[in-house]
Amino acid sequence: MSAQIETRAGYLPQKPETLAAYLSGVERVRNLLGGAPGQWNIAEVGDGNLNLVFIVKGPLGGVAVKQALPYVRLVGESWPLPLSRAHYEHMALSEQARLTGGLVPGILHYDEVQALIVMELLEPHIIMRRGMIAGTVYPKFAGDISTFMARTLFFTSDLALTAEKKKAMIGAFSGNTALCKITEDLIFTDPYRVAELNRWTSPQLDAYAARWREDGDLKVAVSRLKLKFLSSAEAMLHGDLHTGSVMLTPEDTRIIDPEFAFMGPMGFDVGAVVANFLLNYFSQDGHEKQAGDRDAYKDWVLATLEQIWTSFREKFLALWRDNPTGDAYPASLFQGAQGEARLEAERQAFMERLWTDTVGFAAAKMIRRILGLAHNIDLEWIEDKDRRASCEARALTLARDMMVNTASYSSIRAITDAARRVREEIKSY
Ligand code: SR1
Ligand code: MG
Repeated sequence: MSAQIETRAGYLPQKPETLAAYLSGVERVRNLLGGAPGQWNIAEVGDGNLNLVFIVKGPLGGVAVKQALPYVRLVGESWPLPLSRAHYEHMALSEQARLTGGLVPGILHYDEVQALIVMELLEPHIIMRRGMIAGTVYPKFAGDISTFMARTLFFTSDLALTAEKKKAMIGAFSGNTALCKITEDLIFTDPYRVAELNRWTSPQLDAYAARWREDGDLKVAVSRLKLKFLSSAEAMLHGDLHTGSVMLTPEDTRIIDPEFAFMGPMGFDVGAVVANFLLNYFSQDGHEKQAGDRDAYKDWVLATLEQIWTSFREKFLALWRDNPTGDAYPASLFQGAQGEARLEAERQAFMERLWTDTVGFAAAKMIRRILGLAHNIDLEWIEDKDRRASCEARALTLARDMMVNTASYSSIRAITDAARRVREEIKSY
């Protein structure tokens, strides 16, 4: 954690009372809202861990306003956090918009000094995590998230970019160190040691937490993943691609909140999606009103997870075949039918390595949401602590095995099968 709260000349954290005056000075937003500032309805609705989020509605339309605070909202001023994260979020959002078009919210205004972004209001979209807790089916999601990941990861990698452009991107994102440090500590380190901010369902999972802190195999495995996270600048990552970073309806998907963006290992983003689907799957037993009433939804969650990886893999490979524009794998080395066959075999091998990374990162992301600081409402909203702990114990058991015995999960099917098996086998924490 940095020592001091950042001060920036002119920066003012907004309140519903001050925001109308600010927005009335932004012509594009003023016109979009319509009417006079006094007619605008403004509410602060942020329920994330870090920022302020306002919904503003006028006679003609609405906008969403996101502003960084100079500290971690979840914890308070004792944990300072640089305002520059809005700069990285704006840069990543602009790049994602260029690469994926309508899969991110439109940017209407950006103010670097205020660390503030005004975006298109997504209505009637809701945060995906909430929809999945309610048991809502999203038929387009697998197609949309696989397109988002394939395009953002492929086109910002050495497979598509010249070395010069790739290095420029590494430079552009290299200052987002404080957000990376959150991940390095909260995901790859704290759940495996005594840390002040750790929490878990207690006393039910006390023995699990203790075992995790004593597990040498797990500590080696998570440290290998941390090294990869620290050192592998493969592509521009969203950096926090969980189901709380998705707003959607059954017809439309938008990926939001890329403030953790940096140039990192591709499997970290893909693993985040896998982890959050598995956590939701295991949470479903806790949301049943009658035994079995979530069975069909559980099947949808796992079937969608399978589709996400399968589609992502196909789309990424197709982009590579169609856009061999990067400095990696020079075309001059792979001429003729034999050369193309060698390159295709290497593409398949690349996807296998990416899958291995995905399994490991997914496991790390599951464990942190149960034994670390920031938890998922999928599990947190299960009020009965015994019931919640049983769901969490299943998730922890699968995650540990995925991290330590990664090689035995050679396909997405191996993971969904294991999830079903663990759910049957572990009756209680
Ligand atoms: C202190 S921030 C905790 C978590 O919230 C964000 O959504 C990220 O997942 C981060 O790790
Ligand atoms: Mg977020």
